[in-house]
Amino acid sequence: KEQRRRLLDVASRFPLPSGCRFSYGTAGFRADGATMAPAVCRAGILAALRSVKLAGAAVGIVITASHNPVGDNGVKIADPDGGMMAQHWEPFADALANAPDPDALLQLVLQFVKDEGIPLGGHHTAQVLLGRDTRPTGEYLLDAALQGINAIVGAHAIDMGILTTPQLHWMVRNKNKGIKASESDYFTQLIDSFRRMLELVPKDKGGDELAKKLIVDGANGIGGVKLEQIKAELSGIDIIVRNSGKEGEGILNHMCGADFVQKERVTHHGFSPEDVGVRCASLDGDADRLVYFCVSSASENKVDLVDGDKILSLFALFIREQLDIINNSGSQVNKSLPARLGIVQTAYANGASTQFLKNLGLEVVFTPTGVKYLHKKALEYDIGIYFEANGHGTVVFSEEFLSQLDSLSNELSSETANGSAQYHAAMRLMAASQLINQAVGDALSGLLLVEAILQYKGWSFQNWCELYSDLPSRQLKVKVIDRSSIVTTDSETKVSQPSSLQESIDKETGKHQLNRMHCNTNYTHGRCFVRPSGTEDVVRVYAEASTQVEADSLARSVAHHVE
Ligand code: 16G
Ligand code: ZN
Repeated sequence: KEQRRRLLDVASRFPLPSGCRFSYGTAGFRADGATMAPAVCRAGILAALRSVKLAGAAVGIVITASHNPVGDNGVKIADPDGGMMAQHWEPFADALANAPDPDALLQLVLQFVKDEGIPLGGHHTAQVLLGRDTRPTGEYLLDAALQGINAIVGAHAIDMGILTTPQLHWMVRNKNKGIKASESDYFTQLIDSFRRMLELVPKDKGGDELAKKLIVDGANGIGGVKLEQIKAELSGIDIIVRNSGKEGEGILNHMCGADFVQKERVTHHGFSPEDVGVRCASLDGDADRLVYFCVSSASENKVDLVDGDKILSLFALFIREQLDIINNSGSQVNKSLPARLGIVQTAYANGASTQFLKNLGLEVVFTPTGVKYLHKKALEYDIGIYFEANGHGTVVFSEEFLSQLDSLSNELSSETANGSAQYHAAMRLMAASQLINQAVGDALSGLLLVEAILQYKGWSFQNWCELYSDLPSRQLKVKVIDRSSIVTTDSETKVSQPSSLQESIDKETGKHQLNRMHCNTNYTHGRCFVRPSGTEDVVRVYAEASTQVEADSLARSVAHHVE
């Protein structure tokens, strides 16, 4: 009775405006922030139910619209392991968000509770941790989420404050593991593991002063704010934050941020000719994406970009190197550490990066776009490294691998080998696993791992950039009447419906030969695919070819077939 009353009550407090339709999409509900309260309230109900279902384990809610404009907002739910909410709850999320009136909402909840066997009405408890970014609608939406959570009897909400998205995912994960989960624990872990990484840099490497200077574009979001808080404690790098979100610095994600520089390839608001040649990093509005760049020409405000694919390549090289040192060092201590290393990319990965990774002998697999697919795939390996070209990614280590690594390090440290290359390599992997966020892609922890690896290798930005050259590519958006009429298969690389569309794409790509001499890939034609966006009402077209002119023309001609 009480439960029913609360649900009817809260639903009537947040009526759904007519004509509104929410879809959980690739990364939760997103819309104009001012219209989001009903969906966020219902996400609160959903998160509390999820926690009840999982025996009271903590679940997370993040209120953010990531790299989207400041007026937008969104909400997504983190599962107890810190990853994205299990996909089979998404249809219920959609139905709940779109329930037209309080009665319909109540009936939906009761039916779902029955179907899923959620022990509502018993002596259950539920816990939901909440975080939000710096958007002006954040506080108001947080209140809507709290009301939703409190509509479930026994549910307990904990507001963690203004956070990066990955911080909240990390907190949920740690809380459920029964380990320290506060923000200061998060910072301590980053700072300590970064320091340990630097202590393990070979003595002959340590760079000059320029190499230590790093300019970070905070997208006027939460990432820059957090970095400002800890940068004094990060010895070994000298961080300058631009677009930090402070009064007068600019608008969230406007002409700045990781999405902007990755798509536009020009300098941000806040950067000037004086920055030519300096290593720069760019975060997105909620700090779960990271790319690097360097202003290459003062006059044309051009940048050299290091995207997610190249960050992935750097991580893969580093980890492979440490595994090789451990397993083939030929040192006096003959201990090995078998590890399945897997690389996960999407169709957007630049073909040159895939070829580079395969040439290293690494196993590369593909999934559809969206962190929930990549992360899940990466968990199948002892060490799984995944990145989207747009800069979202991380490295995940299996529990089993970490415990083997731990016992190996213990053995090595107690023998005469504690000064050995093998021991150092094991310690580096251990520190990296502490530094890099295990729950989800995290721009702050990713940035620190990049910085530590560059110092370890004694590499400049240019050395890193020259790992391989990106194939010229082009992305276009096409507006269509119904984007769901396009269905893709093979990790979005092929269109299955309408089948005539794939035939046209094949014909067009056949016309754009990729010059084998020019780029080191094992395919000779251009590459092009189309997919309906999961976050915008458009179909996206991606093309790659041996010249920019050809990539542009391939993308354009395929876009015509989509229209
Ligand atoms: C979301 C996804 C991101 C993906 C993007 C694709 C998460 C946390 N974020 O931002 O991974 O690259 O959507 O957008 O999963 P699109 O479907 O509009 O191309
Ligand atoms: Zn983001």
